[in-house]
Amino acid sequence: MKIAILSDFHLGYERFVDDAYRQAEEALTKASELADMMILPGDLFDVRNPRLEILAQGINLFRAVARKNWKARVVAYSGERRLFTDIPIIAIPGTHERRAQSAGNSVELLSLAGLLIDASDATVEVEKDGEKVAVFSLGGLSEEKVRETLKQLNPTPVEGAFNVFQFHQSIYELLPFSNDFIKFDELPKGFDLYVDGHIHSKVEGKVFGKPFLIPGSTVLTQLKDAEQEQKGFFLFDTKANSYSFIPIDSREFFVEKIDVQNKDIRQIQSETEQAVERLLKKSKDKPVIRIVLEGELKKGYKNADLDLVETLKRYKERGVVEVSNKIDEEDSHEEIESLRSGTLENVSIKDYGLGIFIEQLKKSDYSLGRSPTELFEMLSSDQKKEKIISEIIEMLFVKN
Ligand SMILES: [Mn+2]
Repeated sequence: MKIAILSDFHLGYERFVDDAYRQAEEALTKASELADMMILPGDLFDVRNPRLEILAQGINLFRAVARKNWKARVVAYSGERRLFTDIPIIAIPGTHERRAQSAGNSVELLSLAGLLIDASDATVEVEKDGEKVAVFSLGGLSEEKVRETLKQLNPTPVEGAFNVFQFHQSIYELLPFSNDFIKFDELPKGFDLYVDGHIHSKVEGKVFGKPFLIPGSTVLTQLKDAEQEQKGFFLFDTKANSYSFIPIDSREFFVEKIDVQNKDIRQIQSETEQAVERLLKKSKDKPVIRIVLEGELKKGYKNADLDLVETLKRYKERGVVEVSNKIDEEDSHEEIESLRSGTLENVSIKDYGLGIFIEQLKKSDYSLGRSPTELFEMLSSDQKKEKIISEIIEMLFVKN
């Protein structure tokens, strides 16, 4: 069977809300044409409580997918939910959809509508022409609960099937931040393919000698260097035991580094403009361009002298241009060095923040019973402050 693996659509992502929809649509359309079944490891939506317009986007996308005449069908399911379809679209909620306890989430909602299957914490078996694929899915959960939950659920491969393990978590080897993050060799053994979401750039690795794949997001979000690669999804062929990456037409993204060493403000300005012009010329549509200024400014100049706001305004119609200023000023050497040599480059600001939050809570003898990750998720929600606080108070003191 051919399995499409698509992840992290982030529908409703404010900065590129149209891209998120259009690129998810292209990925889903292509995947429907090429694959017999789909696996979607989380973060289909960008926020925990998507606006109705964004939920409607999700419904529109998956209704179109559900209309295809799928030959492969779901023939068995080990979980406790009710399934409302047997089409082989197997999803889980990710970090961005996860809500406290049994509050329900947007992926579950699509599952209730019969547009896909929220396969959290269960095995779904799909069959086509006598061939069987079994997918065990670990629904997205707080990082420090992963080990314990895996122990309880004890994911076991199905005999006679091609077995896939799907989840949406950080992996310590890829994000070396917190000991809560699970390591490759702690994943359940015996599966033929491991599929993870969460990380927004493509990862191809091996676990226990078997392929480990992260397709990355279908939309630009973190603007990290690795996101310059083309977006897309994986297509895995169980018969050939091989896979390919199917690119989608996503907004182009360029990172250009400019060394400011011994240059004056005027020179930096003009080099920035030249770089932007060159990149705009070579891209087909409005690209995202991130200029990174680094190095040490010429003596006598200050960061504050460098004002690129006017320059950037000029490109507004032709692209999304931003400048990230990593210029050393004498006082900030140490700080910048630690950021550079640290793991920040490969990690989302959110994961970085989570690491700091956990550290701080540990120091404060936090003992309210709820996991720091869960608390962090709630605190970093996009809702109004009052709402967040009342939800947290309810969670900590009422619902227990
Ligand atoms: Mn994500």
